[in-house]
Amino acid sequence: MKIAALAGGVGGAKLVQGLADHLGPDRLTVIVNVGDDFDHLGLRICPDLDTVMYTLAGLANPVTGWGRADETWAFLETLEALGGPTWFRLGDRDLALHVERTRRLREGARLSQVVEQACLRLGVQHRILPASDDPIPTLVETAEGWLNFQEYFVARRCEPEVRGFRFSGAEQATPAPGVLEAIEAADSVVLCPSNPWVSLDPILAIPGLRDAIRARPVVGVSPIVGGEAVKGPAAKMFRELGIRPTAAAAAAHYAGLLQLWIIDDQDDRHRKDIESLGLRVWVTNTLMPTYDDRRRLAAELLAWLEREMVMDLK
Ligand code: FO1
Repeated sequence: MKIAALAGGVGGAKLVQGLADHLGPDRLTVIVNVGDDFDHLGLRICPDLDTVMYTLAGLANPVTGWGRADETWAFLETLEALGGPTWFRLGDRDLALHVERTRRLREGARLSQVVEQACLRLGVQHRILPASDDPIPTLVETAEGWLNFQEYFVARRCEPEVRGFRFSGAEQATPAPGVLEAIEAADSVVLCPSNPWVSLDPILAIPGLRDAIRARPVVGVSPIVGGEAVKGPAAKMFRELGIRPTAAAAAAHYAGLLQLWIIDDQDDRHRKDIESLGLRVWVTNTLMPTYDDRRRLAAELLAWLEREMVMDLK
């Protein structure tokens, strides 16, 4: 079974870790959101790419999900003492990645090349691809006006009410090398339980990707469990956009793309609504606090896919 998984940050990375446990490097490619990327302190920061890479390298900070475990903070403490901006927390080891990426990009390397080298150096065998090598900064329209993504997410802690999103430059962006090929070669595309609005939509906004994905069997895992996001502002965004956040609403968000939708036991009552969208539903424990949970959910997803594809999904 060859899988192309679409992922954003923390939530998506958990399922990716589970999938990577079952699928060798030749059978799993991860396509990662670049909408969170921004320039900070003169450095190019790529949070979702780094979160997926650190997770697969076994280096991710288990508490936050982003940044590294066993981190030290001498740089940030010194920056603070010098009066520099410390709202975006950069650990010393994490900082080296941003410095090296910025150096390589300035030399003219593509983002996908920089990611490939970092994966090689950190011992990540699976292919991690940025959705695009072009910058596609996510802008968040709020009651207070437009905010850059990290301004909204970190500086303002997701408080402002959202009105909409813009994936700036998406129309001119092209999929990174290997992205379309990975989707076309995949037996199935997996939409990981990331934020639909600001983690997966920025990927789907890149010309050509939605059509390429639609041509493959697609399975997704609901990022909404029990009416809330497991982590982050996804449910708050649904509500602020006038949509009751349920596992069914999350499925409807991807209408036309999905065939299979995996929801948590708590959301079994939404099964009928989701089936009325023309989707098949698998109900299980989708919470993944531990590595074993991630492995188990990934195993269930792959087994269900096998069964459904035998039933000629497409
Ligand atoms: N998220 C925060 O809420 N606060 C931070 O200080 C922070 C620092 C940070 C540093 C490196 C990195 O790769 C991610 C970081 N994140 C931080 C997460 C980042 O905002 C991501 O965009 C979110 O995880 C959403 O995907």
